[in-house]
Amino acid sequence: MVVTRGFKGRQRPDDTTRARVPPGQYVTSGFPVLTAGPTQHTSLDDWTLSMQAAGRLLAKWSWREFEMLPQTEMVTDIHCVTKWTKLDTRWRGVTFDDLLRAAGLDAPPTSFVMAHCDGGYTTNLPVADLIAGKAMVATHFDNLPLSATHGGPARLLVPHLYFWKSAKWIRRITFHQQDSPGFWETAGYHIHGNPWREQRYEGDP
Ligand SMILES: Nc1nc2c(c(=O)[nH]1)N[C@H]1C(S)=C(S)[C@@H](COP(=O)(O)O)O[C@H]1N2
Ligand SMILES: [Mo]
Repeated sequence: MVVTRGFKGRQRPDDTTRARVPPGQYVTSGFPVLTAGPTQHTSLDDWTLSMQAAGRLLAKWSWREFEMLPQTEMVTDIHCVTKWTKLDTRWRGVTFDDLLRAAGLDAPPTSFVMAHCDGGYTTNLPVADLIAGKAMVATHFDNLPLSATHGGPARLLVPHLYFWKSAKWIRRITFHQQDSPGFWETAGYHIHGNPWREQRYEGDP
């Protein structure tokens, strides 16, 4: 066991908890809201989620159709690059695997995606970080419909990467051969954003 002497703070996390907190992060019990620009509001009647590759529409779901897709619950820790980590967050939604299946795709058409949101926010991701149960399009938090401030009606949830990858108000997923930077990645954040490797900024390992 490593005894950390200078650990200060009201809570003194035990070793198991500490092992869940990536380097440079602290645990918060709140749920901060971080948005570049205004909160987006889209009525469920107007909401659709689409998947595209090379300009071709692969699939498109209305809200009613999306609600009928298989639902998965995920309890997981989330890590914001501004250094807060929130443990045991509870989400419900449709896994990326189930979206691919519902789109009739046996395999993802390319290795990278861009997530596009109402309001114009984008973020890029390797498909490998989305499949095998690692990510979902979430519609519920703590058994309640996701609030608009946290990305409702639906947001991407990719909990093992820094939280800027979890695009709020997601509307479109486009497949690409190459990994090109989205909104924060263009502004100097890391192209991948793995919190366990502290991939915060461009140039980090
Ligand atoms: N559409 C959109 N998605 C977004 C953002 C944004 O500004 N717009 N901010 C990102 C960042 S930097 C973080 S840390 C998380 C914050 O999610 P929260 O507000 O639910 O905590 O959303 C991410 N997804
Ligand atoms: Mo963030």
